This record gives sequence, structure tokens and C-alpha cells, in this order.
Amino acid sequence: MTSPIRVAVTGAAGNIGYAILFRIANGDLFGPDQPVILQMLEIPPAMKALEGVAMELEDCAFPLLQDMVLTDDANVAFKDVNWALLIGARPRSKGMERKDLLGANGAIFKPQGEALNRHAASDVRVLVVGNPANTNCLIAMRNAPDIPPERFTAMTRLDHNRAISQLARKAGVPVTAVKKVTIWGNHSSTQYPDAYHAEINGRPAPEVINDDAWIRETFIPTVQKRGAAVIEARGQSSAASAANAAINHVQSWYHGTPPGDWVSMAIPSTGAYDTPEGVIFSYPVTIQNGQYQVVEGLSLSDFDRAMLAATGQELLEERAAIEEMLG
Ligand code: NAX
Repeated sequence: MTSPIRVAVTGAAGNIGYAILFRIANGDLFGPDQPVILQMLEIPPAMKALEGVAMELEDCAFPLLQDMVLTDDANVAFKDVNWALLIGARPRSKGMERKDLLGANGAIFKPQGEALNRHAASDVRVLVVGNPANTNCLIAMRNAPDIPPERFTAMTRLDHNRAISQLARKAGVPVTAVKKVTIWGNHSSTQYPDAYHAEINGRPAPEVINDDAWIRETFIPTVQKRGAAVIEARGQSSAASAANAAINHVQSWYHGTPPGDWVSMAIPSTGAYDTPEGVIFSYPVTIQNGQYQVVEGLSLSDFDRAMLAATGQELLEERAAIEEMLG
């Protein structure tokens, strides 16, 4: 039998955890022939809830779920893991400044980076979902010096999927007609959802949409603020769509991207398109054989450049706020 892939999920008893674990156990990441072992990390007060989630996983009798580990110790959760989905994070509480939020999360992602460095399998790949995702990812990466930095990524796939849906709806086409959408920069409201390099039914999206004011005044802010709009409507932050995007991110990394399209991934900055070095920046990437590559040769307008500069600047400011945690 194929040997199992070990997947760590942190924040496993949280909302996204509850939406993602069943899909992983069902085989959504690696296909119907690949067994998995779930290694679930929580904080002590959430261990009882995690036991309940594990009972439900057991009650599904998933054929591919070979084993489960439930723990509040990152050293146990990351033992021999091939994939680490870092979802658990400290939410912003009332009156908390951004610097305090960054610091509180640094206190989570520094030790998790160290534990990954000590215990993960040599092929480990990491996806950070917990916010502020890019900077949390930077902290984990910098505290795991023995793991190649390119194995650390943060999630902008939810924003990417949101952008596809908005463009499809505006153009009156199925989502499958929309390709080459990009989310640039930070997973925050400074992100740049780029419709200018996208295609709809093989034609440039701006030509098909033919409404530049809509792109600038409706599309971009709608995607940037969609998370807040979901909270406003649902009373809770995006969970099933975030879990779905995390599944998509890993699927793309594992299986590759199809010809004629790309995906958005926040990765260690390559400096491409004049982006700042030393941060985790979201780019358009194509993926083959588990290796991603930033799409080259896109011509950027002054508007594109200004948007990239703004989100890059925010990432530099976030980094400055947690500099002492960078190992
Ligand atoms: P929840 O508050 O429902 O769950 C978080 C879970 O993490 C809790 O069960 C908590 O006990 C656990 N946790 C906290 N500290 C931990 C630690 N040190 N080790 C292990 N577990 C720990 O939040 P949920 O809705 O699941 O969201 C999780 C994170 O995803 C949040 O930071 C959220 O902001 C972020 N998101 C990121 C998105 C993205 O696109 N990158 C989109 C969705 C989501 O907002």
C-alpha cells in the first residue's frame, strides 16, 4: 500500500479546521489512492473540542484516514509531517493595536517554525493561513533555517478565488472562463487584485469587461474587503471558503497548474517586478513537479506599480514591527 502523507493542521478545532479536516480525510488534497495521517494541534483549552472533532472524523469511517494525532505540543504535531497547514492564530481582540497583534502571533509562529525545523520530514511544505498570514509565514520561515525557504508559503488563494467569481459574474460567464487572475502582495486590504492581466474566454479581461471604472471602483475594493463583508453578513469570518482555498493551494502545489493559467501564492519575495526583498509577497505563479515559478514578463502600468508598491510597503512595515522575532 502507498505510504501515508502526514498532514499537520494547527487550530484544528477552530472554524476553518472544522471545514478542512473532513476534506483532507476524504482525499481532496492528494487523490483517491493516497492515505493520510492527520496531526492536529490545538491549545490546551480547545483539546476537548478537538476530541469531539476527532470523534466525528472517526464516525465518517474515511477509507484514506490512516491515523490521527491530537496534541497541544507542536513538537508532536510536526513530527515527520510532509505538509503543515498553519491555521491557528491569535485573533485581534478589542482595542488591540496592529503591532500587538503582530507580536502576539509572532509568539505563536516563532516556536512553530522552530518545531518544524526540528521535527518535520525533509520534504515538508508549509502553508500559513492564520493572520496576518504573510508576516506569520515570514516568522516561521526565519525560525526554520534548515528548511529551504521556498517551502514556506502564505494563502492568498481565497482572494484569488473571490476575484475569479467577481469577474465571471460581471462578464456573465462561468468561472472556468476566467484565467490568469492575480492577487499581488499582502493578504490584507492593501492587496492588489489584478484584473488587467486576466483573461476571459481567452481575451484580455479589461476588453471583455469594457468598464475600467468598475475594475477600479468596484472590483478591486470588493475583493479587498470581501472578508469583512462576509463577517458583516454571517456574523463570523469566512470558514468553508477559506478551507476550500487552502485545499486549492495545496492541490496546485502538489498536482501543478494547468497550461494557460496560473494561481496566486504568497512566497518568499523574489524581487520580481521591483517587489521588496525579505518579505512574503503574493505573485502569479505556475507550478510543475512541486516547484513554483513566478510568472515573468508581465508589463505593468503605472497603476499596477503603485498598487504593488503600496502593498509591499505594508509588508515592510509589518516586518519592522516583528524584526526581533526573525531568528
Ligand atoms: P478560529 O478562532 O475559529 O480558530 C482558530 C483556532 O486556532 C482556535 O481553535 C484556537 O484555539 C486555535 N489556536 C490558537 N492559537 C493556537 C496555537 N498557538 N496553536 C494551535 N492552535 C491555536 O479561527 P478561524 O476562523 O478558524 O480562522 C483561523 C485563522 O485564519 C485566523 O487567523 C483568520 O484570521 C485566518 N484567515 C485567513 C484567511 C486567508 O485568506 N489567509 C481567510 C480566512 C481567515 O480569516
